[in-house]
Amino acid sequence: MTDEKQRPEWVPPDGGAEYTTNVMKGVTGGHDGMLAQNAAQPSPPNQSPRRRQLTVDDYVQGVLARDRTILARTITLIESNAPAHAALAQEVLRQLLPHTGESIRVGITGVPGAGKSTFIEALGTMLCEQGHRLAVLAVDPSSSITRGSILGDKTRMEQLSRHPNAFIRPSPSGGTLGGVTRKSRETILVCEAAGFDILFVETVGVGQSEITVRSMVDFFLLLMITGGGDELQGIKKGVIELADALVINKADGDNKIKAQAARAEYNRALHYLAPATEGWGTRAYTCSALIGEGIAEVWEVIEEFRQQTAVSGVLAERRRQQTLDWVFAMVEEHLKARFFQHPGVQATLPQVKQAVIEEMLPATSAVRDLLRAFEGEGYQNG
Ligand SMILES: Nc1nc2c(ncn2[C@@H]2O[C@H](COP(=O)(O)OP(=O)(O)OP(=O)(O)O)[C@@H](O)[C@H]2O)c(=O)[nH]1
Ligand SMILES: [Mg+2]
Repeated sequence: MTDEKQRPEWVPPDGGAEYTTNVMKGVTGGHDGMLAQNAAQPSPPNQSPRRRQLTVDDYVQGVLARDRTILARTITLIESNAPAHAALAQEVLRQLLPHTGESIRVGITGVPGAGKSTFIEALGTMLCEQGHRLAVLAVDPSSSITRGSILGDKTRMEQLSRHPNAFIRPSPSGGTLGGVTRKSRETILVCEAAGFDILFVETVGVGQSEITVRSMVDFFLLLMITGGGDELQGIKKGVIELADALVINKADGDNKIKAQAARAEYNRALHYLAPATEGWGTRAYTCSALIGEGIAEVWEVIEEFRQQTAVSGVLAERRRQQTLDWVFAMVEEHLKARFFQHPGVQATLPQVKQAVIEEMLPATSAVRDLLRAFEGEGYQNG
């Protein structure tokens, strides 16, 4: 058996070496891998036969009582792709919903090596010491290869991962971006019901994932580092426009002066950009996650944001809009999946594709043919 202290809390009590914290390979046959064989009979998402099945009430009461084991099992239930788990998970969520929303949701992004883990360790430990309860979630829709990264991060977030007020949850396993989004959003709600008043959602800044995380948080923090001369390198302007704060990390030692110069440069550039949040002026800051300088100041900025947007109503409006957007995004995703899985569409698609490529069929006519295959002859030009 591994040392109990080293084990992440989402590992089942009888989980073996496949759950060691330094697993870097994509985990196969995890909670998502089990769906095929278990889809027919609902069972708790943990495969252990020794585990009692939990009822909706067990899940709900357990989460509300802040039972960490139940919390972890609820998240695992939510992350399951098995249809049989979906109804149970949705009922649990429905009952937890009145207990959600009482947290500040902070997204943290930055290029690999920017210092996200070190930053979360420093800020997170500070907040937990102050008595806050912090949940750290990772969103990594890119692939199963990097899935283990936050597990590897346990070494960098060692202090935080051992703190009784902290809860660290790795990214849900692959699938569509929509699938990962759903799991992360629902996990946020469950953590809130379990009394976590601060939520960090971490993502590596390598593309689409920033927009995904922006769509589920109140405050979006872009962690940056100074580069050789061109400060805008590696960071797309579009990502800066999503941010409520630019934090230039590693402002220590020889790098301090450079970081401060970068801060001034960004502050000038920010003048010309539309703010990510109505009424809020996005600014650049410096910090050193390593020596802990400027960390408390970053938190003050987040608290000020929280205060200001709560008073102005911008916070509540953002959350309403985010939920609605999410509903319609899910509708789109379901419709799209149904369309492409439709036998008629699948049968028609190859020849339509070919005809379009050979310029025998205009694009609009191709769409009409495909939608006819989907909806039958009743389809009217839309
Ligand atoms: N000098 C200095 N080094 C830092 C600071 N913050 C992080 N580092 C170092 O930068 C390296 C990367 O830090 P991480 O915290 O792992 O960065 P990350 O953004 O989580 O990286 P990925 O998880 O790979 O995306 C580590 O060697 C850290 O020790 C800092 O404030 N100052
Ligand atoms: Mg990291």
